[in-house]
Amino acid sequence: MTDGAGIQSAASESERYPPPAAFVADAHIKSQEEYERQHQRSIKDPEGFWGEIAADFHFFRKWDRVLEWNRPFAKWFVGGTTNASYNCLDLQIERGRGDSTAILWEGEPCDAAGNPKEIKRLSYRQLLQEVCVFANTLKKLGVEKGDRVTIYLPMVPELAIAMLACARIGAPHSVIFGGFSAQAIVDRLEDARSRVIITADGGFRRGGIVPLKANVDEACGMTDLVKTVVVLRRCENDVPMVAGRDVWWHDQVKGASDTCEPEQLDSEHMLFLLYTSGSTGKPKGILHTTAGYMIHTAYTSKLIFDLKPDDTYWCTADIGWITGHSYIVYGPLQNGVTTLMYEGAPNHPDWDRFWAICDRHAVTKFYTAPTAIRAFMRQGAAYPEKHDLSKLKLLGTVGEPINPAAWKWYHEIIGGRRCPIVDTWWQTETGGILISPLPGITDTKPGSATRPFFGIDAAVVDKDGSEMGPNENGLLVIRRPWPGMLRGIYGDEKRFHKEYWSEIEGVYFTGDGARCDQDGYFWLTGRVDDVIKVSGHRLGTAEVESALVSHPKVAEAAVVGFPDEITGEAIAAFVTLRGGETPDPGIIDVLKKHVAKQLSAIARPKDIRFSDALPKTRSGKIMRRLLRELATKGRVEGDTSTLEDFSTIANLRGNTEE
Ligand code: 7RM
Repeated sequence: MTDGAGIQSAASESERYPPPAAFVADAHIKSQEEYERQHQRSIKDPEGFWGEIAADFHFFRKWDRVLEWNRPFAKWFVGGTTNASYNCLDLQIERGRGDSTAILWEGEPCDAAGNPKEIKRLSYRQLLQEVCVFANTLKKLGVEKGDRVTIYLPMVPELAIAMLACARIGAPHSVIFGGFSAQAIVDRLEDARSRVIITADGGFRRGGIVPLKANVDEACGMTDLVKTVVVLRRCENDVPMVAGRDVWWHDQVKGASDTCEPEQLDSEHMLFLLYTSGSTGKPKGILHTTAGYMIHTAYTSKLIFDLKPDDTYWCTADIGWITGHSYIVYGPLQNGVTTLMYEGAPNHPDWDRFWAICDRHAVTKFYTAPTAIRAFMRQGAAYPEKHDLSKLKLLGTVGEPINPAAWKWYHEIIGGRRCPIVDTWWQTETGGILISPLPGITDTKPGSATRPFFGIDAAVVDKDGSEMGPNENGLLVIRRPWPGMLRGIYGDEKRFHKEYWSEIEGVYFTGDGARCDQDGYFWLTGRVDDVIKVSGHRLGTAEVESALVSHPKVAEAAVVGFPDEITGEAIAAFVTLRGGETPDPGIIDVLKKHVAKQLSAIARPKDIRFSDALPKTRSGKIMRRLLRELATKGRVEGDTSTLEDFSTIANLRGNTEE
């Protein structure tokens, strides 16, 4: 077996790394007995367990029942009223954290010496004031409880402020990753029926400016839904303002009060929508509600990152993805720590930027993606070695399986062998982490996300739902509801049922392949559906296909993922051109750019091949398995007996380019 991304070598599976003794000494959970007791309790009686945890949170009205479960619909903390912004801010201030730093932000631009031009610190008290000011501003602009507010901002403090302001007034936010293009914005705006969008003139990225406002303008040209565009000034690039629609953030907040009573929201009030990719071209609005999500993200943050009030915690994700929602904003703030936000790219101005930031701000807990670790590994240890990383106490990974070689590099070069690594498995749909080590308790094995969190009933099963034996490959399912679970796909109950609750009878289907070893450790083996993870970013093959066929020269396209040393997976596209045209030399580049423009730069195919026809079954279904084999190995060895016309495979093999 190889040691590539997501594939474990047999030797590494027996390796164990016990929690470092110095770390255990002051971990939240450090005694094996305490862990076993809590774990057993949580599995036997998850409701009793979560009910006790919830007592630490602020509810205006206490819940009547912890859980109401009518599969596939769960309601948590039924009958309670609460507010997520209150728990992130007011409650922290009541607990004495008012003057400590909530958000520590570093902008991307640097001076000639490589020092950042901007660093901002917002205390919990200041953050609350800013949130209230913006909440009042949203109200003034006509936003009411229940209205969906779209947010398309760079990684600046105002992004967190806007989210928390929405949460304060009960207006669900729908954050769109700043790397998405106009078409993606339109799809999300329309699905959410959102009339207000908050954006910026631009965002700094790798020394350039991402034209966020221009993308919004282009999107607004394709839909007449948007009534108000709030524009934050960030890059001072010239942006045209449309009279009657566009307003400046800094003008609107003038005179707004810095106090705003939090709405007392039902536990199941929609906190946010976050669009994610599935097996069709239409992104799904994953719906999360208030109390369960709040408690799940706060409690997993506390125990998995072992958060203490004096931590400076840095999650390098973009808030446009679920990792940023849960583990930059809601989870850490509810623990009263300092959450660090960095605006830009990991290699600007050079490949040591992350380590410079860790050094400069004495980061204690660091959470990133395997793809980033592999990229740093390739650049060499000299970059981290330039900086003092001795304040780091814990490291985390998320987004894709980590190969043992990268795990060990992270452990040794970044963590100096003193930091436990938490490999956290979860999804947009799960809201928070479900499988992960507890850093003071779990012996880690490089490449395994280890064991399910408290109250999580995970299993590896076959298609019929029968549990697999130890080390047998199968499908990962979750058999009981958990507080942070999605409550639905916005506006599409049928799809919610079909994609998550009917693949395997009676349980939540994750879409991931996995096996569970003799010690009960889970080893994730990647998606088994049409979702690909490129650098940990989730994309649907169908979305990339529809971006390709929107080009006038393309008749048909099929997209698959194939292993890549750095990005985990990369995109291969198989294309037939209109009217049997022969591909001209420039077409590959044209199509790559087209996808980047239509959807996102992260969706740009690495490999494009042409053929007169795509391999299909007699019933007309594209045989992706064959394409995946072709993209991965350059040949097809598997069963081709159902293929309609074998010559298509011969064709595709013949004209590999790049
Ligand atoms: C948090 C996030 C979800 C998919 C999931 C997996 C993969 C995430 C890990 C992982 C192996 C991990 N949400 N995944 N974490 N695979 N080990 N620790 O990434 O919705 O964008 O993607 O990501 O395939 O189903 S997501």
